[in-house]
Amino acid sequence: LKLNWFSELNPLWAGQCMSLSVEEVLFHERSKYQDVLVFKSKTYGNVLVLDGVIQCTERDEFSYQEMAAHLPLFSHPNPQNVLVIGGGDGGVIREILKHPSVESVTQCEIDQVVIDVCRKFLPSMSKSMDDSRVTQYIGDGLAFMRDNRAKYDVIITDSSDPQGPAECLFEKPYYELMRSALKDGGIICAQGECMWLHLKLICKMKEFCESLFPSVSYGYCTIPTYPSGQIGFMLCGLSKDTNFKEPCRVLSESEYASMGLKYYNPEIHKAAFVLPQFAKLALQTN
Ligand code: AAT
Repeated sequence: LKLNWFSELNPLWAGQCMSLSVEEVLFHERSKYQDVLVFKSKTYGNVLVLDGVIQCTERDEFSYQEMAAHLPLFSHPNPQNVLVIGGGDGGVIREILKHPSVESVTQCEIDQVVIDVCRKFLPSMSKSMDDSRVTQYIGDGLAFMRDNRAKYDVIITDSSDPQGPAECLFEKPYYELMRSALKDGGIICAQGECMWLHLKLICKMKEFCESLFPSVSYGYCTIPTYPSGQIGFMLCGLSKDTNFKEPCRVLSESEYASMGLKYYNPEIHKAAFVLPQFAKLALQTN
């Protein structure tokens, strides 16, 4: 049996890469924005790859998607209106909809092709997009943010890496726009790259976030198929009373069980913000 391997080669993690054994290529086309590939892997289920970078696999997506949604939502006392930028697979939306207080989820994803292939090949994530509380827009997240003021309790930026269409989503002007799109007490959570690879970028982002928001924390989760096996989240709050390091709503065991969680629990919420010394030192504010 001859196995083909997909290797995630990229200058953002020069000199290293994750490889997955490919059983079958299910889709491969260039969209208007990026190269879109979906393949069936030997051990991680179906995998979505954009411009050569793994976006999610069926086996470990729950880690990132649960944490991207539940860190901010469990840090908000009553999240009702939630906005997702990116996240065309629908996994983060699936998690958001597990909160009964949520009345509406708005999504702005740049690439219709991503949504279409996820509907076809990643149904466990994309079926959430059919929920009646969800409204979808196709467009650039930065442009979308310019037209929306004081509307959302929580904004989650589930974006690809700062190279290609998502570059603008890692810069200060985007964070200024997100700030004005929040209601009082609002919270944002953004894909925050990896402390082993992008500590300089994370420091720069944390610095401009602190100039815009009174509460800022950086947390992370483990996930085998993202570079170096980890990915972080930048959390910012409009209120100085928001403390990301402790969930502000804690449920009963049976309530968590009914949410069908596989990664998030109140202990890992707190642990997510405990950083190894090198990252703690680099990110500490004077
Ligand atoms: N939940 C899967 C994880 C992702 S998906 C990132 C999504 O962001 C993609 O669907 C991409 O099309 C979309 N996107 C990129 N740029 C923009 C933009 N400017 N506006 C709106 N959506 C955008 C993230 C994977 C992280 C990978 C870590 N190495």
